[in-house]
Amino acid sequence: MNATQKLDFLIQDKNLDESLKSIALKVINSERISYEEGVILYEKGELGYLGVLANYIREKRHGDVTYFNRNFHIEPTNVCVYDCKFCAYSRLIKERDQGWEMEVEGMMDIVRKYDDEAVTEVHITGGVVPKQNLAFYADFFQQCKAHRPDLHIKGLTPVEYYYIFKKAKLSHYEGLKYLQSCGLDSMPGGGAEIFHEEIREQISGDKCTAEQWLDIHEQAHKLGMRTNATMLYGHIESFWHRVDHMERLRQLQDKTGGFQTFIPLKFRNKGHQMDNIPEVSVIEDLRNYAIARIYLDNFDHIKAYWAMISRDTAQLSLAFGVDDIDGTLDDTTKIYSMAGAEEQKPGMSTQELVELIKNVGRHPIERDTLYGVVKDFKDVEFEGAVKPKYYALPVVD
Ligand code: V47
Ligand code: SF4
Repeated sequence: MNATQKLDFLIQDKNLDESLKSIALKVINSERISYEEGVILYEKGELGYLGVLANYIREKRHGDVTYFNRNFHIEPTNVCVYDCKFCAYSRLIKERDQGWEMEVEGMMDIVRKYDDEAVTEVHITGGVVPKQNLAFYADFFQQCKAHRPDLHIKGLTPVEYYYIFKKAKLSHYEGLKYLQSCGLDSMPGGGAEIFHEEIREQISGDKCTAEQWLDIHEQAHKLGMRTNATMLYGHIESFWHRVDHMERLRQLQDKTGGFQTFIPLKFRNKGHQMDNIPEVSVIEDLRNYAIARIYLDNFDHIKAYWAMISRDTAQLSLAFGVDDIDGTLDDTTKIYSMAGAEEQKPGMSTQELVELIKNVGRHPIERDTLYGVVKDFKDVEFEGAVKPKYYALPVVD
């Protein structure tokens, strides 16, 4: 059975709850589901049901295509003026001797390490410290572009920008316009956490608000930059907080169309002030990807960040609405390993990423940051690649 036949079959099920049936009909008719229906999906949607709906949407948009990119991270500092309760990675200013704070030269050394490699993107994110200010990033972006003009700079989040622009007495628009002129290309999705004040106050009350986060993305979109959005889920929030979060993103996307990808980030519970809160199950992770795919009807892509959820769950997620599994990383990020993620030294070769995707019957495409095709790996065979005996997804002609 293909994705459409499965959805038709589901709708015929006489035992299907009426509200779930009406949502499935909306999906088949490409109609938007409401906030209330989003909450119903979380409360009543079983994994199998959600998978059928999300996979239908995923295959309608992308078929079997699954994207990845070749990137590396620079984390300029892990010292931070903020104190997010879920953050295992950062050190407060008073503990800065236990952390790192790079100079522009050190960041350029990392960029130069990749001179002979076909990476297309550098993803920059980290803590917030006064000396890494507007002039610091302007200098780095300019040097990076001068050295390697084709490397896409996906840099910093509204958490850093809010702080930096306030100190520089610039509006969000002015600050972003200036940094864009220095080489900034796009913005990653971090710092969103959970927008609703009730939760945000408790987990990251001292950094930018939801309104500030959304405004900085809106200004970036006005400048023609594409950006991503994340949601940190599975801690003290309720289901409706997640729907509220996605609703705010959906509304901004209706207005600007500037978001590319939504990345649900699973809360990991090691090494920080919220380590007493259990992590949610893999089933909940898959339900959450699926609901995101159904709810965010104006987002092109849903990404599973493999470094955080394990390679197996990343493979499974490709049947639950996900069409992108992020990049090679090359062991350049510490945010998740320090919070208890399975991958302690996250890095995958292109071959490993391609095989991970092919082994669940999907079609790997290396993309650039803006989803331009860098290389289609459908018919590329690597030497020594082991074909799986069993495909987790049925291969349909
Ligand atoms: O904003 C921090 C999250 C984010 C924990 O745009 C945690 O392509 C789980 O945004 N458990 C930063 N999550 C990373 C990020 C990202 C990652 C990959 C791709 C993209 C993209 C963006 O990491 C933070 C925060 O939400 N985080 N600590 C934790 N204990
Ligand atoms: Fe700082 Fe970001 Fe960690 Fe919050 S999540 S403490 S803003 S590094």
